[in-house]
Amino acid sequence: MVQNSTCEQMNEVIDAYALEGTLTHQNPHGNGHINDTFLLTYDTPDGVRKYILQRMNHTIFKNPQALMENISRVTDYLRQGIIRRGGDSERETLNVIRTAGGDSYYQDSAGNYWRMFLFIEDTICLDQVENPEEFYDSAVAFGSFQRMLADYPAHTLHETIPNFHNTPSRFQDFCKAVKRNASGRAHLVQQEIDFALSKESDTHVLTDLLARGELPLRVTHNDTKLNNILFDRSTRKALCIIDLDTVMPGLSLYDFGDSIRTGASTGAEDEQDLSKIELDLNLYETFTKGFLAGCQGSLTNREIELLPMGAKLMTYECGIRFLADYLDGDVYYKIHREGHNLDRARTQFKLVADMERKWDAMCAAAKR
Ligand code: ADP
Ligand code: GN1
Ligand code: MG
Repeated sequence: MVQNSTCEQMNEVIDAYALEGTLTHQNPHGNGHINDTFLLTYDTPDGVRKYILQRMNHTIFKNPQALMENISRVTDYLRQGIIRRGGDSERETLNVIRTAGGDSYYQDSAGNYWRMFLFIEDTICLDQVENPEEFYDSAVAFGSFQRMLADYPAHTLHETIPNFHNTPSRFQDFCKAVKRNASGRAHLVQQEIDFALSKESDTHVLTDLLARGELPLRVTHNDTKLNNILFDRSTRKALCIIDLDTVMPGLSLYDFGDSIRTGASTGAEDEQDLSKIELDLNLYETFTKGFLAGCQGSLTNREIELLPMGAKLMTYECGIRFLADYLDGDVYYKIHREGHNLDRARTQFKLVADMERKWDAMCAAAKR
């Protein structure tokens, strides 16, 4: 069901796109935490056509125009590579649909920003790993994504969220959220706050190495959780990397780490039973192999050696972001139940603690 107020705005947006055919269905779609996503279905003389319509979260992405410039440029660039290797450019990358006026987004009369993509048919989107082959494949896909963008002119990309994976800066934000305690819930989560504070010394490991020139800045995806990849429904092969809102200069370790925290966990990101949450070392090793294969030798030895740190820091960073949002009163991530952000923070912290226990094995996996 689409809410009435949203429906009115959507009708205005849909008119602005002037797509061929008759709109037969418009339904909320997917499990993203940030944007509002809808699937539109049209009957046309040539058959059924489907589109993804998204209301961009412009509280989070303050400059939707710059963001859409990034996505248009990056997808145009990826498309050329896909065509060169004889791939299917309508399925292997996002295709931005332009408004009747030729723009890559539309601002409605209430001030919301909308964009549209071709809906990629016959795909599945996974919140958790169902079999190791799929996870391996997602690793190859995220590794090759980075490799395909290796020569992309990084200086033309806008920073859509400044300091997105700057863990020390995230740590400062977390401390401010604890101090503000806007929701009045801090006393309920002292244990989690203490855990987060106890890891301060880890927070700047990667940013220090970057500042010293020991890690290369690359064009990275920065939000490589498993449900940001579409798998072909029949072959179950990784097909298309989506959610390109945060493609910008970053570290390879960010992309590696963000996938591990979702894909190599034995439970869901919001699992309430923490006894179900661990790092699955086999899946960790599987992803490491796939990611290195996808990067095709482009990672430096230093990057490879630091893969476990990437995994731990991205998991930790995500945990402090969820906990900060819980303390702020759930203003950033979409939640679907009371305490949802706290549940999410707890799984991330449980994973961090488990990674510390399994540290030697994680390091050995990268060496192998
Ligand atoms: P969010 O930033 O909120 O996570 P996403 O861009 O990841 O938004 O989209 C949310 C969900 O919508 C995805 O997880 C996926 O299931 C689905 N989706 C997005 N784009 C497409 C597309 N072009 N074709 C098919 N499904 C899509
Ligand atoms: C958000 O957009 P989505 O749901 O794929 C978030 C990521 C977090 C993730 C946690 C722009 O990702 O950074 O890691 O939730 N995206 C943004 O699940 O903040
Ligand atoms: Mg997403």
